[in-house]
Amino acid sequence: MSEYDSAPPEVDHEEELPEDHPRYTDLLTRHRIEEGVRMGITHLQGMHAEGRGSAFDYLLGEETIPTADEAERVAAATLLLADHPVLSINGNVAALVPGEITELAGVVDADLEVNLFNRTPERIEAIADHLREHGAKDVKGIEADARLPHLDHARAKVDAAGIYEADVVFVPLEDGDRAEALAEMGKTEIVIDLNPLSRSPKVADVPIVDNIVRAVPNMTAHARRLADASEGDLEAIVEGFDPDAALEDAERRIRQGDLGT
Ligand code: PTJ
Repeated sequence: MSEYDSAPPEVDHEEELPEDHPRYTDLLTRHRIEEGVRMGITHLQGMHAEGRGSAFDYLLGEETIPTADEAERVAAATLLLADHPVLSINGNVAALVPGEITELAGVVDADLEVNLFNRTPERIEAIADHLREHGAKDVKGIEADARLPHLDHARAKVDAAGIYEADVVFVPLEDGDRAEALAEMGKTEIVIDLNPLSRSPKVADVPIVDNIVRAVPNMTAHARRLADASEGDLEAIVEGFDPDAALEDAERRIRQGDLGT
């Protein structure tokens, strides 16, 4: 039994995490979510969301399965084809991949919009500042001067010049109601969610069943490789994708997973 089998190590900085630990990704995401809560970025409910995601990732073997890699390539092509793509940021996304998502926005020329389930002015500001510290130039979602139809409370608030008018929205780790509301507005939706049975990936045009810490850098790498592809080639990539088959494959792998570690 190794020294880490019974309890994770206490760390102040993520560099102290043992990279050779069999569940390194889990230690890393847990640490980043804890830091997010400490900084006022991540809601306490984000810890529950992280725990759920972590269980599915364990069953997937904590790796990007081939159908997820394909979905990440399709997502990159979809974003490159878009007229006005927007990447939606919640408290978990900001804590887990602030620099990575800012980099993706730059490569596919997308807007970043803070869009919270548990919306408070303090969290909006903390997340916008955090993104700016990681290189974001323009962060939308602060004014939130429009509303998604068929959704109550503050979680309906979006920017009129952002998510409201976007043709493609990327909504990682999203609540099912909001994913459905966006789909009903006719948006092309890209969702990352480790749970293939959740409503959000089910309503998405491009569901990605992968951990966001692996998925976003992989989408950026695909986007860089596809940067010079013709519109016709990008469209062929998108049209060849079967979202239901991708979800079924992920579910099969989770149900049949080899719990070797
Ligand atoms: O910051 P806020 O206020 O907007 O709130 C954000 C959360 C995530 C708390 C809120 O949107 C929420 O409650 O979401 P749910 O309904 O828990 O859905 C989150 C989904 O993300 C779940 O299906 C998890 O399995 C999945 N998930 C969690 N962590 C990861 C993940 N998927 C991919 N990568 C992860 N690291």
